Amino acid sequence: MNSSRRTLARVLIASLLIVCLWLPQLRDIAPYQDYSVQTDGFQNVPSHGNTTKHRHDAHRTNTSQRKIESSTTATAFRLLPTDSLYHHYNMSTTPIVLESHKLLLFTIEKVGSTVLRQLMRRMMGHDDYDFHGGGIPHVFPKNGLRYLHQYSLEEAREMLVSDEWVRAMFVRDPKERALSGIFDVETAAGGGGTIGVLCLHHVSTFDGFLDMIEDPKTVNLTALTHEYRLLDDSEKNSTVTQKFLLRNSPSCPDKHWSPITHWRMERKFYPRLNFMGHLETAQWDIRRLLDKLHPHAWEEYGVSGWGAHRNESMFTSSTTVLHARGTENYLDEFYTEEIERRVERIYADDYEHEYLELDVVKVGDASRHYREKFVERYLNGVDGVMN
Ligand SMILES: *[C@@H]1O[C@H](CO)[C@@H](O)[C@H](O)[C@H]1NC(C)=O
Ligand SMILES: *[C@@H]1O[C@H](CO)[C@@H](O)[C@H](O)[C@H]1NC(C)=O
Ligand SMILES: *[C@@H]1O[C@H](CO)[C@@H](O)[C@H](O)[C@H]1NC(C)=O
Ligand SMILES: *[C@@H]1O[C@H](CO)[C@@H](O)[C@H](O)[C@H]1NC(C)=O
Ligand SMILES: *[C@@H]1O[C@H](CO)[C@@H](O)[C@H](O)[C@H]1NC(C)=O
Ligand SMILES: CC(=O)N[C@H]1CO[C@H](CO)[C@@H](O)[C@@H]1O
Repeated sequence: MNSSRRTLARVLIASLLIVCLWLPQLRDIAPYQDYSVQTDGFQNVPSHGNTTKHRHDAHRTNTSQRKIESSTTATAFRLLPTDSLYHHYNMSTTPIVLESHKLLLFTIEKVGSTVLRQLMRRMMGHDDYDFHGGGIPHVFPKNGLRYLHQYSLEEAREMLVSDEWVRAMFVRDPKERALSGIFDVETAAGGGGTIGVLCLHHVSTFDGFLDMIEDPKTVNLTALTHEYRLLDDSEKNSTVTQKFLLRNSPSCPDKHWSPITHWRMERKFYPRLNFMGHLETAQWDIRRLLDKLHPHAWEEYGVSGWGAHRNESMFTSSTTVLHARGTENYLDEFYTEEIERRVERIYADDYEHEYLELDVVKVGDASRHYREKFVERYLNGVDGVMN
C-alpha cells in the first residue's frame, strides 16, 4: 500500500517535472519565429534618458531569447545582404578578416583598436605594421586589411558560424571609456579640431558631456554659420564668438563614447562572438587570443616587436596603451558618487548585455576587478600566461 502510494507520488512528480520543462520551450517558439526574421536587431535605444521601465521589459524578453540562441545551432543564423556588418564598409563596425588565422576581429574605438589593427597588419605581413598616420592602420583600403564585406555572402556567413573561426571583440569598463571620450574631444578642441569647438558647450564639464550622450541635439551648421556672418564686425570679439558658438553648439553623438550596444551591430551577431577580451587585461588576453589562433602566433607576433623600440610585447609599454588607458589617472578627479550612478544609467544597455561581459565596478577598480576575474577564469592550470 505504502509503496504503491510512493510510486504514484513519483510518477506525479516526474510528470510535473516534464510539464515544467516543456512549458518554457513551448512558450519560446513564438518569439523565436519573430527573432529569426528580424533583420535589424539593433538594441533599441530610448534616446531621451528614462530607460528604467524599458530596461526591465527588455530584460525579460532577452532572458528567454538567450535560451533560444544558445539552444539553436548556428544553422539558424542568417546573414542578410542588408546587415550593417556586411552591406558596406564602415571603419568602425565592419569586422576585419584575417584569413590565414581564421579570425574575425570586431574592433571598438577607444578599446585598443589602433594596436589591434596594427597586429592585424603585422599578421598579414606588413613590415611597417606599427606605422601610425595617413589613415594607417585605421582606414581601408590604405591599411591593406581585408574586411567582411569583401567576401561573398556565403563565405561571410561561414566565417560567422564556423567553429573553426575565432570571432573576437575587446571591451573596456564603461566608466573609463566615457571619461576617455571627453578627453578625445578636449584634445581635438586644443588642437583646433572642429569637433572640439562645436561641442565645446557640452563638454566643458564631464556632466555636460554626459548630458550630450543622454540627449544628443543636432544643429543646422549652415544656418548657424550664416547667422554668425550676419553679426556686425564690431560685435565679433572672442567673447562673443565663443558665446555664440557655445549657445548654438550641437552635440556630438559618437561611436567613441556612445554605449556599444547602440551602434556596434545588430543583436543577432553578439552570440556569434567566441572570444571576449578586456582592455584592462589586454596584455594577457592578447596572448590568449593568439594562442587560440595558432600555437606559434604569440611567439611570432605578440611577444616582441611592440613599443617605440619594437622590443616589447604587445600591450605592455606605456606608449602603446597610453592612448587607450591614459584616463586611469583622472578617474578620481572627474567622478563623484552621483556621476558614477549616472554613467551606470547611461551605459545600462552595455552593462546588461550578456555577451559584453561588463560588470558594474566602482570607479578606479576596473583593472583590479578584471585582472582577478581573468586569473579566476583562465589561470587555473595554465602556466606562463602572466609574465
Ligand atoms: C522614469 O520613469 C519612472 C517610471 O516610469 C518614473 O518614476 C521616473 O520619474 C522617470 N524619470 C524621469 C527622469 O523621467
Ligand atoms: C539649414 O539651413 C539652411 C540655411 O538656412 C537651409 O537652406 C537648409 O534647408 C537647412 N537644413 C536643414 C536640414 O534644416
Ligand atoms: C566683446 O564685446 C562685448 C559686446 O560688444 C563687450 O561687452 C565685451 O566687453 C567685449 N569683450 C572683449 C574682451 O573685448
Ligand atoms: C559607421 O557606423 C557608425 C556606427 O553605427 C555610424 O555612426 C556611422 O555613421 C557609420 N559611418 C558611415 C560612413 O556609414
Ligand atoms: C627597448 O629599447 C630601448 C632603447 O634601446 C631601451 O631603452 C629599453 O630599455 C628597451 N626595453 C626593453 C623592455 O628591453
Ligand atoms: C539588455 C538587452 O539586451 N536588451 C534588449 C533585449 O531585446 C530587446 C528586443 O527584443 C531589445 O530592445 C533590448 O535592447
